[in-house]
Amino acid sequence: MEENYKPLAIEEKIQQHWAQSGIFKATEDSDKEKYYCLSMFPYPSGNLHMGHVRNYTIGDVISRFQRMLGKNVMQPMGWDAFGLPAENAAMKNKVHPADWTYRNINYMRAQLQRLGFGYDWERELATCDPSYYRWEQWFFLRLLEKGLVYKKTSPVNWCPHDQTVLANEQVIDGCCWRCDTQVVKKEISQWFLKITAYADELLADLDKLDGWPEQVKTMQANWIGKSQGVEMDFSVEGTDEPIRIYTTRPDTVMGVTYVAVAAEHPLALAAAENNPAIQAFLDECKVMETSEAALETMEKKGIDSGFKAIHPITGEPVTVWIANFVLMTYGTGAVMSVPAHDQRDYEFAKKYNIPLKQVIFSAEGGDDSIAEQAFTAKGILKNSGPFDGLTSEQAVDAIADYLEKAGKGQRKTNYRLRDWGVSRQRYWGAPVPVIYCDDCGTVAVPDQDLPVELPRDVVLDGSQSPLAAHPTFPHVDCPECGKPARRDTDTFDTFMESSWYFARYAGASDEAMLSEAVNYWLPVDHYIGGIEHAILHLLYARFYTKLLRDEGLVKVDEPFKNLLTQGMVLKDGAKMSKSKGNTVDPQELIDRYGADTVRLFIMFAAPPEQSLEWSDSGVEGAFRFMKRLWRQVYLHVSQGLPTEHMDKGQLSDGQKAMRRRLHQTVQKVTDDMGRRFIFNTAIAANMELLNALAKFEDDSDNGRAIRQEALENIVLMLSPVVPHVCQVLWEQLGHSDDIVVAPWPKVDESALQQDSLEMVIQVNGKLRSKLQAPVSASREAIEEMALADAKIQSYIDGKTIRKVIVVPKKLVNIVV
Ligand code: ANZ
Ligand code: ZN
Repeated sequence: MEENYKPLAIEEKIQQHWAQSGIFKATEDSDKEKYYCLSMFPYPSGNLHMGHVRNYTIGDVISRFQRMLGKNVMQPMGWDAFGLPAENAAMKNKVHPADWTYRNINYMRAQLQRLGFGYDWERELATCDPSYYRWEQWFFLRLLEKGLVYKKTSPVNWCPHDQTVLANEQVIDGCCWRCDTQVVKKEISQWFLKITAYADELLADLDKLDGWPEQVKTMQANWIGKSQGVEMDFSVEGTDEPIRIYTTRPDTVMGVTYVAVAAEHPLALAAAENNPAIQAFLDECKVMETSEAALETMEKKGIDSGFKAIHPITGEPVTVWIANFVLMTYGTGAVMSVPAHDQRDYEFAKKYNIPLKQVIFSAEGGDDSIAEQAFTAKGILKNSGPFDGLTSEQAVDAIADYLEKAGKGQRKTNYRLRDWGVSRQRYWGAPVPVIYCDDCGTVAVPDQDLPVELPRDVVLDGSQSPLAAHPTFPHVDCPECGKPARRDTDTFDTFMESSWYFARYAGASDEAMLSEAVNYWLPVDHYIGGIEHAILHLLYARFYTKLLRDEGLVKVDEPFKNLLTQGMVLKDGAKMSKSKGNTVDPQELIDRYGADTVRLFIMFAAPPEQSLEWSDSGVEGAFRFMKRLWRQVYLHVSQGLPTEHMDKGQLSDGQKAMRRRLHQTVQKVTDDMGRRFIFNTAIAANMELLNALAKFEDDSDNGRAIRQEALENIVLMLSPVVPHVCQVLWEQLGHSDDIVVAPWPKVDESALQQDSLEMVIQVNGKLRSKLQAPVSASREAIEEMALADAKIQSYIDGKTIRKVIVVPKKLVNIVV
């Protein structure tokens, strides 16, 4: 064995061995319990960053650990390869998005291999490969047949100068990132997936996800945003069309002092027809941001529409306002405004001098004043005619009943969740497989014509839609009537690809979207990725799983059994990021210390869910530990491996203590890694054990056998984290098999049994001595031993013993 640890030579050799032996290839085997461990696949941006390294190290450690527990493990890797950055890079560097993407993939694949991750590379996929997106197009057409996709117009960010649609991240302070022209909203026709049809199931099934962080489930539930309320009609003077509003607080209906509609509401459009001031206000609303967060904080603005609405219960007229805080896309796009009890309505009413009418009062006599702000709590009704004296809860039902009987409203469940718009006016994505014919309308591309391949020869200058401008791509004969027709020239949102890649890894096939093997592997047992995907990606993947299930392609309801959201990698307290210029290049570290040290540092520095503060000295420390581990095995091995078996019946107290320590560590590490998914403490326990072993200077036959046992176990337990060095040390310790498939150490229960333990003896609360007491000793026996202790004798000699307190297994305190 070499005296010194030389990581680079070792790692290269071991990685070659893994590649040649195909040890990480996964095959379906119904006799074995499967374990599908998946880390979120990367966008091939060019380089792995520390966040990737952390994500993939965690996944690899879990995979290797589960494999050692005897599971049939599958850990795949691939590329989320479509997306805007490839187009931007193409414009900047004059390189085709495909070339740019595949070059990055090749480089990043080599980086992953250099880190020693145990992937089944035969399952690798890139979503920009036609053999992948072909099935996405195929599935889209199945959804089209079922009516689960539809087309409707919806607003996009539009740059009037460049004549192009902009992604949200291309809008900077309301202007185009290229030419600084003010961006406007433009309505264009786009495809939508009916995720709202699954809203209830997506919400209800969150309860099945025991292995998900509560925080993520809460975020998803809020995003789905189920609310129970009432829809009611306010008739409008001078028109036949009533305003339908949605409210979650029908108990406040008697406090309505105005009605507010969104700028896109039909009544607002009607009001603007002969009124330039109103038209100007609507135009102003068009360029505004409409995110809900923005709505909360922005200045509330509005304009009197000139219409009067009739209160459905009192029959009194109220003014209809057009207001910028009412969203056309939620509920009915109109609200009954109760400024006394809703803060937005309150601010608006104060600004435009609209009266307030308080109808809810505190039941407990608490502060229900509306002098400073709205009183938004529930309470008791007053000023509410027939509903006076009811509680809010009672009133909700009474008023809903009243409106339903009168035919003026009904109970209604609403979701915040919107259908998923999947059309993107971009080049580097999967083409939408649809053809428009003047005679036949919207026609699906026939299955045998799939994939609709993305043409390579496009002009990318950012000023138009590349596919629409392509000389031949849009032109196609109608599959139904044969006349000239036009292709859809949009591509899919890249979230489409990432919504089913986990299934494709498990069941890739040339003949079908998914083969039967998918049912062996799904669900993913452990999914590891960043919290930034807590909402959209995970929700879409869950939605897609239900779609696949309903198409008979998979059998599970949910794709990911356990979810681990790893924390951020920080440097000097801030998130490591290119824009902040505080990144650390993993490649440099690997070249300098080797992959094992990088992996060890990452796993040791923090529990996976917490943020990890980068530290150069931490990396140094990890490297020093690697050298220590090597050294101890070296010292042990260079004496020649022990030939005698351990004689368990003949162990000295010291030897028993060492073995107990060893097996306590095995117990702890197994629990930390397998149940709690916390690895830093598991590593720390191994480090402590190694330190204890260094002090265990016992060269008897039993002593050496114990050292052999301990070193083997340490190497086994650390091997998921630092697999290369452990493989070499494993061989040096006399094994010819691969540590990758070696069984995880078992706890020797007999070694855990303790026949004696150390207790502290205090006199008047001060530590004065220690004693070894048999575990089975009674309180009286321990008291007797403590009083007989030679050191203690000198403290209590000649004094009166007032009391002796025995805290079992810990201490004896003698009060004199
Ligand atoms: C009257 C009222 C009185 C309301 C009150 C609240 C408090 P959630 O619970 O999130 O579903 N609303 C309805 N449609 C809206 C739209 N398109 N844009 C902006 N706001 C809208 O929210 C439902 C509440 O949000 C509704 O209940 C309505 O205001 C408002 F003391 O109606 B409420
Ligand atoms: Zn046709």
